Amino acid sequence: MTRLVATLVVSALGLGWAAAAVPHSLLLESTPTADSTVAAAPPTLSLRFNNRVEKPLSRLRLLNARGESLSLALPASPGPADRLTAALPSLAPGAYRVEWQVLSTDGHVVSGRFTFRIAP
Ligand SMILES: [Cu+2]
Repeated sequence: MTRLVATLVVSALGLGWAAAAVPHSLLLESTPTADSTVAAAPPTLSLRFNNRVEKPLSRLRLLNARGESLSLALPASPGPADRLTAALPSLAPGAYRVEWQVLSTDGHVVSGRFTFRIAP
């Protein structure tokens, strides 16, 4: 009986999520583009996701080729709900890695990483 109730609850939750159509977050595009080589760093690092992300519970990290973390601050101002942006410091030529972690609207924490290169 307990198992049946649990199954029903799980099914109801599953249906609820499906009906709400809230998949967890996927990175759609970014500036700089993943795996790209750019002549100069853009002023802003920008990531666009497939849906709204919980910004206060999301993080962006930027690491240089030596694996050193460069300080990045997510702006407190909202902007589009599906984007995470951070002002970039001036970056020397070289390879960089962006690591991101977001809390999806479905409650799942999703993370990923990509690299880009600056070569004037
Ligand atoms: Cu999810």
